[in-house]
Amino acid sequence: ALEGGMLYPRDTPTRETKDLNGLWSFRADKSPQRDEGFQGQWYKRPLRETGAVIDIPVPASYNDITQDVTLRDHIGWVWYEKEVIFPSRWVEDASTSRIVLRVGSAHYYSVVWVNGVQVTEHEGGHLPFEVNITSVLKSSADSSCRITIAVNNTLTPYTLPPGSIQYMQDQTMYPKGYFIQNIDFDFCNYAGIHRPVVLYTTPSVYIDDITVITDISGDIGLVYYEVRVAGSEYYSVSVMLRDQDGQVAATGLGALGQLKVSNANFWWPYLMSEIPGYLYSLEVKVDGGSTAFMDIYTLPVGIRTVKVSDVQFLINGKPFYFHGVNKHEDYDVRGKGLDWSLVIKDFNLLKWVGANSFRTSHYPYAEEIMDLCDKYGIVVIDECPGVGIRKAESFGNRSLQHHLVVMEELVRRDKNRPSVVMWSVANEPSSQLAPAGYYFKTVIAHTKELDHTRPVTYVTNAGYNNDQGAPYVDVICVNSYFSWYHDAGHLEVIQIQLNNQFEKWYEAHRKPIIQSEYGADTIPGFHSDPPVMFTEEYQSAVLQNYHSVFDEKRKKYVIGELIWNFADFMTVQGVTRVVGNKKGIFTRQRHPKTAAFILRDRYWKLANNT
Ligand code: GCB
Repeated sequence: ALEGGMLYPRDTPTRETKDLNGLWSFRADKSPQRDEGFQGQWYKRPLRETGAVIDIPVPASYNDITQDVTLRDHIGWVWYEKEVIFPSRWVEDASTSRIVLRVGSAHYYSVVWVNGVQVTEHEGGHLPFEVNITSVLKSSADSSCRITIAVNNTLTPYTLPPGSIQYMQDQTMYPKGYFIQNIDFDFCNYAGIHRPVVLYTTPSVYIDDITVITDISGDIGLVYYEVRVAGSEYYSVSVMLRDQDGQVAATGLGALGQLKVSNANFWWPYLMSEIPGYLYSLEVKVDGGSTAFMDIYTLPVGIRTVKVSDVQFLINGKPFYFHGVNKHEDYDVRGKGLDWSLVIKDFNLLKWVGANSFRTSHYPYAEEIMDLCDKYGIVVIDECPGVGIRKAESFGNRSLQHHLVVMEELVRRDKNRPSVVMWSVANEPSSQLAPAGYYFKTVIAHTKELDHTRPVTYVTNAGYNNDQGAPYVDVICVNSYFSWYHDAGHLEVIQIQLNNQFEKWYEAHRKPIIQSEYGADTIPGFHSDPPVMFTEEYQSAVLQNYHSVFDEKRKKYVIGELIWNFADFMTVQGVTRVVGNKKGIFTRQRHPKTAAFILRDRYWKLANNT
């Protein structure tokens, strides 16, 4: 099990945060073995003294920032560095302050040094990691420090997502030592420090983690909480739950307890209530005996329940139908880097189109995005980076053990979020392979052990009769691309094939089903009637054919539809991709295609039950 919690860094009366975003010095290690940085100990002195550096923004993918194709396509280590000045009071008070360095995410493998001392390393993009650096900072000569982060984007059969490095030996065709990164997923393997880097302080006795589980009984909201305190064995805990007007709704004493909120405002999904996304705030106070040992942290709490029956998905006891999208973290120039303008634009588009939900295809999204899902009532299927688990060797024990750790990290980060109603442990694995049975049985059981309140799924494109993991999921999530990847151009086969898909899956497993992907590549501005593939009319027709089957089956056991995709996004280059995947209902720049208006009309009707 993981050590310590992963509470989002917040300013509180006892905590300070310092944002380290902005420009960092940067150097890619392009040496043949990609080992020059480690051999030359680039972390020991300022990076500019080791060779030429450039400015790279954080957060951002580095790939599309420069005009250098070898940086865009770089495989291996890159080095980031920042000189940071921090308040001297942080280290002057010898006994109290604790200083933590936290990286929101860096893709894929990171090693971190402060003043040349290695402080931590972390495997995996898309999830945060942190390290207590108090002692290093206390021994620094002045109130400044040099933070160096080396990041390696290489994917192997044992990483999540998996990939493989292929050496091209034929020197009549490739230069000496030539290698490429192969991946089994359909989006650009953008790399770099993708999310905010911060320093934050806590007192030495501090709130390490909080877990909240909610329940509903009539009009009473029940909030079970557990506070984990570190730094001392002698402390007392008190909690106070406030409503959105700041009124105290309940109070509690002790690290473990239950709060009762009468006449509670429940957390409802967007479009399901006049006030969606109602959040209380849970103010947690730890008193370790003196003011120096006092910590305060405030956690948003939404009171809601989630339940799955054999034909329904229930939120607060009411049937919930997912009419939503699949997304990506992807945009021009910054790649997968967190960008507030884009984040808010996307939420505005989600509301415009009437989406009540999305899946975080195919990796956990930034905490800042998840916060807004909680706040706006956008329901989330929270997917881990288990995408493209295709090769038999990626079902071995080494991969499995890492997958379990990734689920621990994901659940630790998102367990308190009301918006998260289900975990997805993978997307389109080779789940027809024999070892997939044990693999998914284990990953799903582990996830349920970590969180017994939420259903677990994975997204399949295997057959209803050969999917080895389907017995273990709570909800069946199926992807299909009728009249696209097969029967290309034949819109007339969609309905018969889709009907069949649903009926077979339901007969075989008796579980509710979500159409977790469907769609068609569309170049905006291409038109044709009758429709031809890649035109706006073809995408619209694909959607409408799917919709007529959804409408029949949603009265039975189909509980959701998620379009592939919300927006066009970048992929590796290949003959089936015209400057990326074009299945978006919005372009990469977020302009609507015709299909966006069709979906908008449908989603608002679904929301209004008309
Ligand atoms: C899928 C994948 C998704 C791809 C999509 C496509 O099944 O899950 O990542 O982008 O198909 O467009 O091919």
